[in-house]
This record gives sequence, C-alpha cells and structure tokens, in this order.
Amino acid sequence: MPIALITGTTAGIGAATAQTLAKNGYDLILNGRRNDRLEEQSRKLTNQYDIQTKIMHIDIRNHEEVEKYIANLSSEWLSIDVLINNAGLAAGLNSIESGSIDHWNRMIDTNIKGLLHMTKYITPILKKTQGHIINIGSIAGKEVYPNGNVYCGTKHMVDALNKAMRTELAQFGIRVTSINPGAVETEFSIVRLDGNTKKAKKVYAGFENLVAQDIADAIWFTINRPKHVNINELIIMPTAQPAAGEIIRNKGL
Ligand code: NDP
Ligand code: 8X3
Repeated sequence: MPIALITGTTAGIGAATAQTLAKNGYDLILNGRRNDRLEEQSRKLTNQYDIQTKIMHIDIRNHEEVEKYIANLSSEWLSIDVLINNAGLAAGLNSIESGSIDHWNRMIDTNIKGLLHMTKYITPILKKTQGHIINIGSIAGKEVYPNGNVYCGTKHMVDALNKAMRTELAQFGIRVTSINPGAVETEFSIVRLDGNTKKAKKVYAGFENLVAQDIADAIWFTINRPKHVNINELIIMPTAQPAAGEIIRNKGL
C-alpha cells in the first residue's frame, strides 16, 4: 500500500484530503495539534476503508519533535510516497502598522518554518521512494490584497520554496507540486479572525465559495498522474473570485 503523510488533517482541506486518499487505498500518517480529532479521524478512516493510519500528534513548528518523530518511525511506515504540506493559517487582517507580532510569528513559524521542518526530514525517505511533495500555497502567494501583508508574504515564500524544491529534487525522481486555492470555506477564517465565527461566516456570504473537497480532488489528480508527469502548480479559484481580495457577491455565482 502507498503511504501519505498529510500535515493538518484535523480540519478543512487536510481532513478532506485524508478522506480522499483513504478512499484510494493510501495508508495515512495524520498530523495536527488536536489529538481528540486525530483519534476520531483515525478510527473513522480505518473503519470505513481497508487502510492503516498512524497519528503524528505534533506541532510542526517544533523542529526537534518533527525530527524525533520521523527518526523513530517503524520500518513499515518508512516508505512514505507522498508528503502533503497542508498545515497552515492566517492570523489577523490588519495593516502592518496595526498588526500583532504574535500573529506574524504564528504565521511565519507555521507556514514557512513548519513546512521546511517537514520537508527537511521527509526528503531522505522520498529520495528512496521517488515520492511526491505537495505544497498547499494560496492565491495569496501569487497576488497580495489589503491587510493580507504577512500571510501573503508567507505564501509567496511557499511559492518560492515549491520552485526551489523542484529544482533540487527532480534529479531524484521526486515530483513537486503546489496547489494555490482562493476562498475555501473551512476553519480558516475562524482562525484568522481569532475565533469570531459570526465575522468568519460573512467572508463567504453572497457567493459560492470553494469547499475542501474541491481542493482534495485537485490534489488527488496531481498524485494520480503517471510518474513522468509533474503538475508544477495549480491555481484554483471560486468562479466568483476573479482575483485575490475581489469577490462578486449576490449574483448567484
Ligand atoms: P483549517 O483551519 O480548516 O485547517 C488547518 C489545519 O492546519 C488544521 O488541521 C490545523 O490543525 C493544522 N495546523 C495549524 N497549525 C498547525 C501546527 N502548528 N502544527 C500542526 N498542524 C497545524 O484551514 P484550511 O484547511 O483552509 O487550511 C489548510 C491550508 O490551506 C493552509 O496552509 C492554508 O493557508 C491554505 N489555504 C486555505 C485557503 C482557504 O480559503 N481556506 C485558501 C488558500 C490556501 P490543529 O489546529 O489541530 O493543529
Ligand atoms: C486563503 C485565500 O484569499 O483569503 O489563502 O488569502 S485568501
């Protein structure tokens, strides 16, 4: 059975991707900080599909824990074929002048450093399996919008790292893909707006946003191409979002 390690499976895009890969026969290493959710997800997936799961209850910002966890993987979990760097967040929507340093640190430490920690320690395994790295970027890594400053900056870094990884790893037969979505209704806006669910709901009012399964389907498409085909990157937007920060509302789109 092929094996995928997905970061941030306790919600949103990561959860939908775990479900999709399980359905397609992948054994899964499930990651996140909320262990109750990881345990329930593991139980559900193994009951529903003929697969095995392993829980990686680790904050990816902690490089020592990431290194230790991977160094201690037992032999049956060592042949990881796919790493999906999905865990990430936006925190706040403020000008730089009024931005919170804590918000900036959380985004930089998770979206950039967390992705680097995972990639550093999993790459030696992917060299052996001729595996695939999928980086979840964003339209915010291609464009910028008012008050998106640091989040957009982190996702521009993911875009650059995606290209850098491809340049380094093609010689080992490793595929590298970035998936860059526009507005997907997940827990993303609740996290960004510090738990204000009412305000978060408004982000998706009056237009048809993407759902996590739209992105999981695209991820599966890139994995499921023949080995000689690398999808370098995809930008996936709601029809009603022609550009970052621009949404056509109340038009039935
Ligand atoms: P969610 O908030 O629904 O899910 C985020 C996931 O990341 C959760 O499982 C969370 O788990 C995990 N996570 C966050 N921080 C850490 C950490 N330090 N260590 C381990 N896991 C962590 O958001 P989405 O599903 O929408 O986001 C997934 C990715 O997609 C992110 O990289 C985001 O930037 C990107 N994206 C999202 C878009 C959107 O509109 N929703 C659009 C474009 C890109 P836990 O809290 O349990 O740790
Ligand atoms: C999330 C999409 O447009 O809110 O990465 O930045 S957006």
